[in-house]
Amino acid sequence: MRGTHTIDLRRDTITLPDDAMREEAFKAPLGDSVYGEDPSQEELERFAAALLGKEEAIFIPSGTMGNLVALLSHTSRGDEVILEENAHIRTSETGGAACVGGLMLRGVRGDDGAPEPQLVEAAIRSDNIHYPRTSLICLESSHYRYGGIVPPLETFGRLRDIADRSGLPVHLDGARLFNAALALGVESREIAGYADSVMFCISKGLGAPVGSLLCGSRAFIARARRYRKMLGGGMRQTGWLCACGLRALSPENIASLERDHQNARLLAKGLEKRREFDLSPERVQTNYVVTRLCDDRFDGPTFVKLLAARNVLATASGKEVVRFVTSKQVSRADIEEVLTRIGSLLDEGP
Ligand code: TLP
Repeated sequence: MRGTHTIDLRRDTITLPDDAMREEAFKAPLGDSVYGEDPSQEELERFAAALLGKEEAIFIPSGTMGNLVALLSHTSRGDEVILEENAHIRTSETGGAACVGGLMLRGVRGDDGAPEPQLVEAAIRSDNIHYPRTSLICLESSHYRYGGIVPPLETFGRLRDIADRSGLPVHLDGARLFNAALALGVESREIAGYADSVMFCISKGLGAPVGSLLCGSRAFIARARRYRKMLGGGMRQTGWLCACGLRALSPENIASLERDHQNARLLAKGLEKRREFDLSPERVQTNYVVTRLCDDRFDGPTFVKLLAARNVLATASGKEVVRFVTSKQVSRADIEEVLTRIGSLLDEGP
């Protein structure tokens, strides 16, 4: 029998604000945030900065804009930024760094999700009139393109040393910083400590409808405030969104991400039992499960299409790879149901 309710494992950006969040939003005091008059935005920014151990924070409509504002605030046109070759900033932000910032993005390899320290060191330009000026190193945790893996802090430490020796700042794309912290068993501020600026999203697994926070020093955030305005990110009565953000950052809500990680592990365990899947359980570290499909009857896109007909939504990345993302929209019972529906699809065939 085909399952009836749809279980959406495409992304954690599908999460919806819960009743408590909607209630907070409705009650939030409002003001013109461009003039610093929205009490909820002011409170959210103070809260986020304290949480990450930074001087100040700024609320920004999206992760993409948050990263771009960070890049603009750290660099000048014509500069070069070093980052892992599959970093989201390089692959999935519409070339904004080049188009808006006039920046060159120098990608280097990094199998554990962080750019390999030796390659970063070698990529830093010496002072020479022919070269662009290296002005920033970017990190990402958890790593989107590598299925939510979390680079070891030891690697971040080595990169921090290299940055310090070269006088370079470090920006962390921490869209899913709290997932990374849970996976490492550390506080988010410990990861943030390796970077001068950190962007994190409240609109992904944490369930707020919109927004990201960019955190850093007072001087950095003053520059960021100008760039946010320039890019059109100076919003007005943001209190409705920021009240959701404050709720999203409550300790209980952050801790609830662990359920998504458990569900991802449960799904991975179930898939591993089938010979049609080839996945590395040690790479299931947060809320992503990425698996190779080894079955002549289907390629990834066909499998995902047939699964959608059974009301399970997943993503095909390339021809053979299928990706599932857990979130608060999906319960443990849903994961068990997904395994049943996948089992029957594989047993019955296309
Ligand atoms: N990633 C999105 C898409 O862009 C693919 C997604 O569906 O998860 N950094 C990282 C590591 C991200 O994964 C994302 C979102 C962003 C930045 C950008 O955030 P938004 O979507 O708020 O602009």
